[in-house]
Amino acid sequence: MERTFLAIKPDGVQRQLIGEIICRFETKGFTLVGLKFMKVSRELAEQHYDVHKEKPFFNGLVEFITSGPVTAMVWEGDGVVAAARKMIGATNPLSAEPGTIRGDFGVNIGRNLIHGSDAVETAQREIGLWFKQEELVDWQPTLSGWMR
Ligand code: 3AN
Repeated sequence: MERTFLAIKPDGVQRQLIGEIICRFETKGFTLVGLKFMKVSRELAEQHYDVHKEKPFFNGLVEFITSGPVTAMVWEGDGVVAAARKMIGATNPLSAEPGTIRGDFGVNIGRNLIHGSDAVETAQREIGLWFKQEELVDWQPTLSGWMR
């Protein structure tokens, strides 16, 4: 079953959007298999944003994601990687469609509330970076049969 990595960033936590964001993925029909509320070390932040290390905004990204608690999550379901990206919306919240998380709640590209893996391979890498195997829960909601 496909899995993706999502992180509600410090701005999403400050804005008290944890419940709202989790609600969207739960009610869509995806399954939560990993969840932790944590401070991010500089080492983890630099590894997470490794692909952006040459970008001018790299230091700002690392500074920001280590500045306060984040909510790290792993969600499971058919097509969850692409679906979650769609539900999150465009990187720049001003371009994100209404109905998406960034479109509904954000205005600033540096404060875009949530991260979501951009591909299945990226998701595998990010899940391995943020979660130990034993922190992930293998389970199926018993009521999910009707949706599948
Ligand atoms: P996304 O989060 O939509 O996958 P990426 O992976 O291109 O976007 O960028 C990672 C993060 O870097 C974004 N979430 C955003 O916070 C930040 N970012 C991207 N582009 C810019 C930019 N031009 N200026 C400032 N921050 C940026």
